[in-house]
Amino acid sequence: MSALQDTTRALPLVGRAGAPAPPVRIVHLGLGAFHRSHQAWFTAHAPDAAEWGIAAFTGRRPDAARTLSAQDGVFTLIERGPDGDRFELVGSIAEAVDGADTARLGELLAAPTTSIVTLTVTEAVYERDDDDSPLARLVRGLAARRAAGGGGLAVVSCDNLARNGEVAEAAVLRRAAADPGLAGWIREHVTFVGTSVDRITPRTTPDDVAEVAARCGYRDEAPVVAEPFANWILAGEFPAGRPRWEDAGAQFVEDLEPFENRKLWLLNGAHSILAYAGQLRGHATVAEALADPDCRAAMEAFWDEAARHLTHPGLDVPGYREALVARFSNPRIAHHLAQIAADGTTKLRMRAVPVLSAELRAGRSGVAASRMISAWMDFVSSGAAGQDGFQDPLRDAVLEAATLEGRERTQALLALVSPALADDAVVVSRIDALRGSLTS
Ligand code: CS2
Repeated sequence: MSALQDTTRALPLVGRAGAPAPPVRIVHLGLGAFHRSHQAWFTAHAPDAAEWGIAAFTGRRPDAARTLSAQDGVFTLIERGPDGDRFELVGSIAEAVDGADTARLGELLAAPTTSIVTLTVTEAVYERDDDDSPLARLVRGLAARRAAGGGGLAVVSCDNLARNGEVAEAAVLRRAAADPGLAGWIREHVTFVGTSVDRITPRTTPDDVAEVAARCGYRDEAPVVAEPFANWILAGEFPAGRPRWEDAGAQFVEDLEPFENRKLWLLNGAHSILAYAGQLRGHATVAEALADPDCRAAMEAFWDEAARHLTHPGLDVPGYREALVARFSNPRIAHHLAQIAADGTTKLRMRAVPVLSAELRAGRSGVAASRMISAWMDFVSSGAAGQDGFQDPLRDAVLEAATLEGRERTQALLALVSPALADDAVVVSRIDALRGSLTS
């Protein structure tokens, strides 16, 4: 029985009926707050949760594995609504493992009982080819499965990338290419499921830990805060089965693209505008930036532009926009702009570039998408890129480009987001002309 479960009988423990943790059938790479508020939460809420335990491996640092292991994988989800907090104990993580423990990963992936690998490794990791990345570890684990005759399984990317299933497949096959037998086996046995994931999950603070202690009467070192809203849309095959996530609110569709575009452009795109313009104008959180009329206008203009390319009849763009304004305005969620601002080169490629390119193809200027990019340029040129906390897969190149001046700087920075757009002199000039327009 978990230490937390012992002390709190008043709270529901979802995803774990009694003392034993559910058997591991899902391996997750990238144990962080978002995995816990999203995939672990959906799995815990599936009616067959007792059959589907998760072994979650950390990415860069082992800390989360240590903290969670000390609590038998059980953690508190603080559902933070506009009117108050609700608490629940999530029991679907059966094992929390240090990502460096590749022996355990190999063992679990070789086991025929393991049916699914979910990923939250961040957008930038799919592009990285080093031997120690979670995807390199995954490929070694798949080799172990092949050797053991473990059979097919599904790899489910839960990162905020367009066509994340295909991107994951290409990234895995690229790493497996040195072993043609393995690459062939992966093609035949492993499916790559695409998903659109959504739940705003701000970083946990010491105040949240204290709040759980005060309100629930026990000490949880690793609670997770999330908004009440949660959404998961999936497309693809599961050769070895899956939990009944649809009964926990997930949606299975044939064609994911319209849904992922709606989410990446309207939610994440708006986030990026607010993150860069908002910080330039002295705001710290999404709710604060949204209350600034200039940030709000830039966001709405981008939504109008993006909406022209969101024409699938099932999308209800006006309703989605309205819901987003309510979600972003939640005054009790302190979603820090600095957290969203990270990895700008990768994120803008998913959030601004497709809308800008679609507008250019339609013979229009794409001014609102261009303004998102120019706000990022102003942000990285403002000294932010030189600071310790600044994170980007192309950090050094961003820093170097930011030292240039004028239009040259605009072009060099744009080349890091989209070489094709940087070759278009009209686009460069247009973005250059927008520089400074959202700085206070
Ligand atoms: C955010 C996302 O940090 C970011 O880039 O835009 O993490 C966003 O909060 C989630 O995708 C919401 O589902």
